Amino acid sequence: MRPSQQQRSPGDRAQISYDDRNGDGKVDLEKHQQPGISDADWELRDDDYDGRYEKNILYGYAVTESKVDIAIPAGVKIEKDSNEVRPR
Ligand SMILES: [Ca+2]
Ligand SMILES: [Ca+2]
Repeated sequence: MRPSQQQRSPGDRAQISYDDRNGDGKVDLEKHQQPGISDADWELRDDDYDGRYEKNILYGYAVTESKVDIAIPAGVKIEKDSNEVRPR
């Protein structure tokens, strides 16, 4: 174990969570949060639910929005289990 490695890569402590906002069972929001660092949160958003992220939003001193084109990873765990609570 090399302690210097931990110092050099703050990304190791990042918490990533995935959300399914429209309840279709596919991820459309990816949040990256750094515990203890308030100005380092950022999100990837798929606002038209086509399976690709098109927005990268950085929550720093100001909210910075930029355009991206990133495929949503398959098989990731969605935080809210909206499929399971949906009544039949
Ligand atoms: Ca979705
Ligand atoms: Ca999209």
